[in-house]
Amino acid sequence: MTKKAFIFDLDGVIVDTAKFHYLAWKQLANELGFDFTEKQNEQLKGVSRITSLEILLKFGKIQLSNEKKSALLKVKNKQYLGYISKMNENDILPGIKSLLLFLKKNNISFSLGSASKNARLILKILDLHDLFDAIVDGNDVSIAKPDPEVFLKAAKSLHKNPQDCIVIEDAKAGIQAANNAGMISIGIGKKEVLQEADFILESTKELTIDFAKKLID
Ligand code: B16
Ligand code: MG
Repeated sequence: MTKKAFIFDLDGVIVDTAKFHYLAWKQLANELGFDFTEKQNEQLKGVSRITSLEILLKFGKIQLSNEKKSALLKVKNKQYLGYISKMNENDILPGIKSLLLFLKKNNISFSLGSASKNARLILKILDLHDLFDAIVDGNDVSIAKPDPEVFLKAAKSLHKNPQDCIVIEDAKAGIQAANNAGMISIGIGKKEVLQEADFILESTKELTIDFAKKLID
C-alpha cells in the first residue's frame, strides 16, 4: 500500500462554488455602493470568510465596526447558501468523482482541506461526504491559508507525514499553504496565478487516474 495520501481543497477543485462566492460578494459590494470585479475576486479565493470581507472593504475604501462586519458576513453567507442549495451531483467538477472512487477502491486515503465553514454541507449536497477519510474545514482551523494549519491537520487526521501528502488546490494562497506544509502541491487553474505549485493543470479534466498513479508510484 502506498504511503501517499491526497488532500483536496473544496471550492474550485471539487466544485465550482467560487462563482457563487463571487456573486454573493458582488451583490454585497453593490449594496455598499461600489463594484467588484472578477479580477479582484481572485484575491478572495482560498482565504477565510472574514479575510474575504476585509479585502472587499479595502477595495471599496470602506471602514466598518466589527459588529457591522459580522452582520454583513451573515447577509453574504445567507445569499451564498441560497446559491449552493440549488446544486447537485452534476456540479461536481469533471474527473473528481471517478478519481475519488479510484482512490477509495485502492485504499489510498484522502481528506478535505478547505477554508470553508460550509464544506460539510456542500459535500453532503454533492453526496460525497461519506467518501472522505477525514474532513478539515474552516470550523477546525484558526489561521487561514497560506498558513499550513489546515493541511497539517488533515495530514494528522490521516496519520500521514506531510511530505507524503499531495494537495490539490486552485488558489494561490492554497498552493502557498501546501508548500509551507512541506507537501506536494498540484495547482488547478492559470499558470500566472499558480506558478509556485509543483505541478499545474489547466482544469480538473487533467486530474486523471493515470496522473494520480504517477504521483503515488
Ligand atoms: P465560507 P476552499 C474557501 O474554500 C474559498 O475558496 C474562499 O473563497 C472562501 O472565502 C472560504 O472558503 C470560506 O468559505 O464562506 O463557505 O466559509 O477553496 O478553501 O475550499
Ligand atoms: Mg479553492
